[in-house]
Amino acid sequence: MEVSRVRSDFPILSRGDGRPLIYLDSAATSQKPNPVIEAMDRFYREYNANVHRGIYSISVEATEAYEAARRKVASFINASPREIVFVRGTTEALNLLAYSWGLRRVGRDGLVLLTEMEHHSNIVPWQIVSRIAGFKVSYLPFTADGYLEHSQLESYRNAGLKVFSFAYASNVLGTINDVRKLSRFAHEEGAIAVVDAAQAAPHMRIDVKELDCDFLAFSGHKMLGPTGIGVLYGRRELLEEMEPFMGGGEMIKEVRLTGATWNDVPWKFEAGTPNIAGAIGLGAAVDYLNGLGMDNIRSHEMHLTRHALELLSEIPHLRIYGPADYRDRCGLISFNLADIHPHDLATFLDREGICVRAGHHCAMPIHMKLGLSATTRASFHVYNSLDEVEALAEALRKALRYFRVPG
Ligand code: 7TS
Repeated sequence: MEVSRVRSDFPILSRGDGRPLIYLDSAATSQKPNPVIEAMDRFYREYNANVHRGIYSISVEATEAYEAARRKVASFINASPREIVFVRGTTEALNLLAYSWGLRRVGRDGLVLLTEMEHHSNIVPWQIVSRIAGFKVSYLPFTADGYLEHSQLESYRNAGLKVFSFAYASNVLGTINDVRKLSRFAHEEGAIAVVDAAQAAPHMRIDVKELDCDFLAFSGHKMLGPTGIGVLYGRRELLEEMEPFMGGGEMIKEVRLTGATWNDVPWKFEAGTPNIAGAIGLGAAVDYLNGLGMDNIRSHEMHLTRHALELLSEIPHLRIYGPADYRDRCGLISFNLADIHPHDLATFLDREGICVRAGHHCAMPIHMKLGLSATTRASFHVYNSLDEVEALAEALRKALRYFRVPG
C-alpha cells in the first residue's frame, strides 16, 4: 500500500497548520477520504429527497443510492442485503439487540455472557435490560497478558446461556478474539453469538459466514465513513423472528388504531427517516476500503503495530497493555509512561502535533481490572506511516525529559 498516495485522499491530513497532522486516534473515529466527502456532498447538492416514499425521480434516485449502499455493505461482510440493518452505530445496534432479543428471548432464568474486555456499549444495554427482564449477566475474564480465558468457558456449560456477546477486537488491549471459537461455544449451548466488530470491520476482512456468528455490529465513522451511520448484521431468519426495537414510519406494513403489522426485514428495524447521506457515505467508504484491499490494510496495520511495539518497548518506564505478539492485535496500543497522567501526556503529545486518546476509552472495567484509572492510546489506520510511529516514539522520549522522569 502506497501510504503517501493514500494520504493525499484525506484533506484533513494537510490542514495547513505549518506541519502535518499526525492523527493516531482512528480507534475513536477515522478520517474521511475525498470520495466519501464527495458522495455525501453530491447527494445533498443533486438528489436530496426522502427514501422509500416519493415517486418523483430524485426520490427514486435517493432510494436507489441508499439501497445500493446496503448492497455494498452486505457484500463487504459476505451477507445478503436483507440482513443489513442501518442504525446509528455499534451502540445503537447493541441496544437494539438487547431490547429486541434480550428483553423477549432470554427470560428470567437465562444468562447473557459478555467478556471483561467489552466497550461500555456492549455492557450497559444488557445491564439495563437485565433489570427489566431479570436475566443474569456474567463476564468471561481476560488474562494478565490480554487474552480471553478460554478455559473458563467450560464453567458456562448448561448454565442457561442465551446470548454470548463479545468484541472481535478490544479497543483498549487490542486483542483480536477467536470469533469462530466463541461462536461455536454459544451455538453448542443453544445461545446466539453476537459480535461487536467496531474495531475489526474497519481493519480486516470480515466474512460472517466463516465467522458463523448470528449478529455483528459496526460503526461507519471508524471505517472512513461518516458519523451517525452503522450496521447491525443479523441472520435473516433471526431478524424475521425478532420484534422491532423502535416504532414509527417506514417500519410498518399497515397501521390501524388497534394495532400494526411490520414491514419486511430489514426495514422493520429502520423506523423513521434514516441517515440517507450517511448510508451513501458509508457505501463510498466501503468502495474505498475495497479499492485498497482489506488484506492489504491488515498487513499495513500489522507492520505499523509491530514497529510501534518494538519502538515503544525500548522506551524506559513505558508499560504496554495487551498481547505482546503483534499478530494477535489490531492496530492500536494502549500504554502508560512512568507516572505521567495520560491526560498530561496526551496534552504534551498534542503540542508535538500528535493526536492520541487518553482516558478509560469507554472501557472502565478493563482499567479497573488492570488497576489503572486511565491509559494513553495510539491507534492506526490506512493513512498512518512508519514515520509517524517514529515521531510518536521520539515525542514520548521527549516527554520523559519534559516531565523530568528520573533515569
Ligand atoms: N465497541 C467497541 C469495541 C468500540 O471501540 C466502540 C467505540 C464502540 C463499540 C461504540 O461505537 P460507537 O460508534 O457506537 O460509539 N470506541 C471508541 C473508542 O475507543 N474511542 O472512542 C470511541
